[in-house]
Amino acid sequence: MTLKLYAHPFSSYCQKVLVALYENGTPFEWRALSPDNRQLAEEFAALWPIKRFPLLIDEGRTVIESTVIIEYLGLHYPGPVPLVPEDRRAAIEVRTMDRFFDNYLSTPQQKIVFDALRPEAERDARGVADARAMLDTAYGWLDRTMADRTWAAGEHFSLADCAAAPSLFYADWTHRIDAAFPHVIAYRKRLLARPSFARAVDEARPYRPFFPLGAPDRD
Ligand SMILES: N[C@@H](CCC(=O)N[C@@H](CS)C(=O)NCC(=O)O)C(=O)O
Repeated sequence: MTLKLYAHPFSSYCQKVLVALYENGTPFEWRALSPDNRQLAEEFAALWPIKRFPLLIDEGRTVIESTVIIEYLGLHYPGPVPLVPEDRRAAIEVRTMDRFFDNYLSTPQQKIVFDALRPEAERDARGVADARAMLDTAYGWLDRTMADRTWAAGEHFSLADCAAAPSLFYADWTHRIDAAFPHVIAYRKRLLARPSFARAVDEARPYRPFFPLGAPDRD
């Protein structure tokens, strides 16, 4: 086994990479980060002092950032489901949508969740209001974009859908997707039905009580 993934099953960016691994049946060793395993936490911090996960190690090579990890897997461990098209023009749309989900859904979603973890006196009401407004704007843009698409960049499941799955999953828990955005709601359902993401969601079920805003009784 050459690939080692430092990750947590409940983390959205880790799920993004897990979807890519499960899509292609790529074998890897779980290095499951947990507050109870200090030794592993120290090992992880030594490899990547920024301490953001997931992190992939391939025979001593450190690969950071979920998008780059998925690109790396496609290059060195290709499988039946190519997640980044070889055609560079098609790849631009995939990368555009990948950036959209990370920057304009996951980033504001995490802002709201991390704020809820802070003591009351240290909370950032303005920042949270801005994050909620960003999510509404992003849902609106995505609804128009998904009106005639099955997957984020068209008809093929891609890197962008790996990003979309956990980001829309948790965004809806954090700031409910309004019924005015039916294409976003339908796309989120398609993602939840995709076996790779359904598996990641199932593996993370035991951690739902830790969702700081309270995990809803659905999905
Ligand atoms: N840009 C990074 C983001 C990774 C990230 O923010 N991961 C979260 C978990 S979902 C994390 O490490 N959180 C720990 C912390 O903020 O201390 C990526 O795409 O991998």
